[in-house]
Parts: sequence; structure tokens; C-alpha cells
Amino acid sequence: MSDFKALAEAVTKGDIKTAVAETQKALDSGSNVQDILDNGLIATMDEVGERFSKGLIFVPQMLRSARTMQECMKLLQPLFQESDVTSKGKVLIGTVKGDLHDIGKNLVSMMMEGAGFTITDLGVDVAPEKFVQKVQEVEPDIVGMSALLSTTMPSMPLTIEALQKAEIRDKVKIMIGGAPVTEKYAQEIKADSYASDAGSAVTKAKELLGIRG
Ligand code: B1M
Repeated sequence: MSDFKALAEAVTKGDIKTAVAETQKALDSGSNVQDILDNGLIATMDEVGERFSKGLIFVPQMLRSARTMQECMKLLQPLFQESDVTSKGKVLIGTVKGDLHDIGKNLVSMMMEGAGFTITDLGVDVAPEKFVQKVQEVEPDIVGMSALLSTTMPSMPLTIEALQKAEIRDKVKIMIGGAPVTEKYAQEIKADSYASDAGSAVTKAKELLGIRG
């Protein structure tokens, strides 16, 4: 595992220029992309979250760190792409209604795209009706929902209910995730799958569609 001290410091400060330069430096020096993501970027955002919980920083600082992380992720994204061009399946993904967190959702999209899925990203604050409309339009194999707030998790069963009402629930597999979401919650709301992180989201998506390897 490499030492990402300077990168972590820049993400914590929200210093985009330095953070992007440090990400590039890590890539140039041969650091593993997954290692940069997990131990350089995600671990730092976790610390930023803890500092926020303790009242040591506030929303604007947290937002600056988030933006910085997103800029660094842009450098990593192409490196997650697999070479085969046939789509493994269509995934419609969004952060649920009332929720503006998109870093984790973007990471899941990025990894899935890299693994060969075709992604339609609905962005953040996606209402159940919007999911319904887009499922009818895009006809995805999987609908992915992300929630980072315990207060927005109930939008997940509401979305499933809306899909049921529109009689399209059984045409798709539903995967949910996000920091406060659990396997148990997925079972409770009758989602088809839960993934705790972007890597396992890819594995679970393949399982849902019966894809090996
Ligand atoms: Co927010 N925020 N935030 N925030 N924020 C949290 C989530 C919080 C835990 C911070 C804390 O108090 N410690 C807390 C939620 C508490 C709770 O309800 N449990 C919180 C709060 C309270 C809030 C506000 C209410 C603050 C306020 O205004 N007072 C507010 C709400 C705004 C809203 O959404 N309506 C708010 C705002 C913000 C910012 C806008 C400033 C910013 C978001 C910027 C953005 O996303 N563009 C922000 C951030 C950055 C965070 C923290 C620090 C980091 C989140 C993150 O990006 N993590 C977060 C604290 C934390 O999580 N440590 C926090 C990195 C990311 C890679 O991980 O998103 O978990 P994560 O995604 C993972 C997995 O969860 C999983 O895979 C991803 C990759 O491995 N996953 C899926 C995610 N989606 C998936 C979907 C899947 C499968 C897996 O299938 C479809």
C-alpha cells in the first residue's frame, strides 16, 4: 500500500490543483488505481465525514473536499474501463429523492461502466415518478438506487411501490446501496440486491443477470 499523505491533505483542504497533481503523480509512479481510490480518496472522505460529525468542519468545507475528490476520480475513470465493447446489460441509476450525495453513486456508475455495463445516470434527487418514466423509456435490466441519508432511505420503497403501480417492477432487478443502507433493509423493502461498495456492486450486478466472471 502506498503513502497518500499529500493527496489526503489536499483533499481534506479542498485544494483541487494539488490533489489532481498528486493523483497524477501516484499514477505515474505506478500506484495501483484501486489503492489510490480506496486508501487515498475514499479513506480521506471518511475522515472528512468524521470531522463534520464532530463539528470540526462545516458543509462548505465538506463540499470543497467532495469536489476535489470528484476531480481526482476523473483521472482514474478511464483506467477502470475494460476493453470488451459488448454491453453486459443496461443499468439505470440515481440518487433518491431529497438526497444530493452523488460521489458514491458516481463511483458505482464508473466501476459498472468499466466492467462493461451501459449506464444511464439520472443524477441526484430523483423522484419515484422519474424512475418510473425512465424505466419505461430506457428498459434497463437493473435499476440502482443510492441514498446517503437515513431520512431519504424511505424514498427507496416508495420508488419500488411506484414501479409496482406502473406494473414494471418485475421487468427489472433492483439494487440499492449507500452508507446507511444495509442488506437487511434491502430484504425488508424487497429489493433484489444490496451492495456495500462500488466493487461489490459490479459483482452483484453480474450475479443478478447471471453473468459469470
Ligand atoms: Co453529507 N452527510 N450531508 N454532504 N456527507 C453524510 C452522508 C453524513 C454521514 C455526514 C455525517 O454526519 N457524518 C450525514 C448523514 C447522516 C445520516 O443521515 N445517516 C450527512 C449529512 C447530515 C448531510 C446534510 C444534511 C448536512 C447539512 O446540510 N446539515 C446535507 C444533506 C444534503 C442533501 O442530500 N439533501 C449534506 C450535504 C453534503 C454535501 C453536499 C456537502 C456533500 C455531498 C457532495 C456530493 O456528493 N456531491 C456531503 C458529503 C461529501 C458527505 C460525506 C462527508 C461523504 C459522502 C461520500 O461521498 N463518501 C458523508 C460522510 C461519510 O460518508 N463518511 C456525508 C464517499 C463515497 C465514495 O462513499 O457515498 O458511501 P459512499 O458510497 C459508497 C457506498 O456507500 C456504496 O458504494 C460507494 C463506493 O464504494 N454505494 C452504493 C453508494 N451508492 C450505492 C448504490 C449501489 C451500490 C452501492 O447500488 C445502486
